[in-house]
Amino acid sequence: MSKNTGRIVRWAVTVAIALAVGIPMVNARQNPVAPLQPADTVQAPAQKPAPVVIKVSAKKYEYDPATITVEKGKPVRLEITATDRNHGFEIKDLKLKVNLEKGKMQPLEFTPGTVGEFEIKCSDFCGLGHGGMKAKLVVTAPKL
Ligand SMILES: [Cu+2]
Repeated sequence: MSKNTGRIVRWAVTVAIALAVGIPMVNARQNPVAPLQPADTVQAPAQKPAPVVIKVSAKKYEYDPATITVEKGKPVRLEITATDRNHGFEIKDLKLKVNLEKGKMQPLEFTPGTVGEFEIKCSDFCGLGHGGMKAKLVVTAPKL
């Protein structure tokens, strides 16, 4: 065995020992942390606030309520039902749009991010008064 071979063997043994000792140490360090993760995951959904539910009806050529008032940052769930025929419900400025099938409740969930007034329009041609079938979404500043 040459001097070099001896050095390489000694180096290989040192690396092997370092790995054998090092890997269990890394595992030991990670394991105590792992059991905490499921608890974190369980807590997260509980913190999500339930949306404010507002029922809206649509018919030729109006929405009821005609003014829907919501609060900035609070999740909202509109439950919209067209009562006389198919209609639509669109808030262009907020990029929200749903088709309403006659008699079938259509949910629309969103969280308003901007204070202001936004026009709601029917997006499904429903007759002579279609162009005037409008309502208003009012987003107020969050209450403290
Ligand atoms: Cu319409």
